[in-house]
Amino acid sequence: METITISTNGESVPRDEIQGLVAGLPSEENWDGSPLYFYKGVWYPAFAIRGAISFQQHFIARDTDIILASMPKSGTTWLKALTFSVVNRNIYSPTETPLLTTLPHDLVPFFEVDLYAKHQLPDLEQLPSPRIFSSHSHYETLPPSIRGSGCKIVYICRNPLDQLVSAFHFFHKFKGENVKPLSSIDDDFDNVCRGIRSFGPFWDSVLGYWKASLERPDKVLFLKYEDLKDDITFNLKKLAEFLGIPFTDKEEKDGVIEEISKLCSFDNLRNLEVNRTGVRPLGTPNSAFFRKAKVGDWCDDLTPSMAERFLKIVEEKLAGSGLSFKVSE
Ligand code: PAP
Repeated sequence: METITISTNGESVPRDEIQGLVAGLPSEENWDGSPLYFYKGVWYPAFAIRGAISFQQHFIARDTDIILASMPKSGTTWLKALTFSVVNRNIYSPTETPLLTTLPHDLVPFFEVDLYAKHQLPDLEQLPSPRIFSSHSHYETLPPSIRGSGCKIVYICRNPLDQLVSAFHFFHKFKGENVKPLSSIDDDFDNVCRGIRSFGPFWDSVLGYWKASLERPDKVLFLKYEDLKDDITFNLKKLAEFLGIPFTDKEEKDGVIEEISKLCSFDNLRNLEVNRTGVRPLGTPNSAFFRKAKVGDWCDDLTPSMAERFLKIVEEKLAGSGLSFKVSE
């Protein structure tokens, strides 16, 4: 069996093991025709499946780690900017923060699509604590070392209609090679309704973290995009308290919370040079992560009957959980 050296520390790892595993997984077509692989209850896009498996097999958490989790298009970029700013507020002033020159995704890397996609065994030991990482995997599939450790998990969810429409625009604009152009949001809507989407099913992702946040409130914080839009100050305080670094009275008086919320606001981040003109390693422009940021934007793209159908499915799946979403302003 061929063995390829792919770890940063020079260790040889049999890549074929994962290749073989992926080849045997159930697969379906994503919305745009690209492959999705079903592994441990999650639909992974082709660019994330190998990283996801490696991450699950090898990541060792530290009690001080912070993990930002989400379905794609739910406010991940925003949460990364906010968390980075809260954690590093005594290191960087708002005029010196790396956020001014770096896309939030490059400051807080994803396990599946950055760290473990680039190297099967990335060397994460050298990173200083607290390390901040992010993941689109579901709670149940996080490595045992995360779920069993003291590390803090912050999940952000977004109402399923805006999440869907945001994902559609992302796919539509930046389609990969060998995939069919998504001309309309109702292309393969049946699959969407069956939960066959990148990192879906949507309901399993949100429910897993929702339940975990109820069972382990000191370790899992569940945030909603719409709540952050409604009251960023309240939610920033909640985030800082959860992370064990609450804002002091002096910081509140000095306007530190307002500074962070302003720095991380959609308009501010979107207009930074790096986010207007930068390009990610795989060719996605940084600007793709900043579109409209509106609650209820789905109205422009989904017909009332599509919205009703999808919402009904989600509501049925979440029935009895106590979890609900705000779908309009
Ligand atoms: P990702 O999964 O590719 O990381 P993610 O950041 O989770 O994407 O979501 C992108 C959405 O968040 C976009 O929504 P839209 O398509 O409806 O416009 C994007 O505009 C929005 N967004 C990005 N940054 C911010 C921010 N600072 N404040 C509020 N919303 C934001």
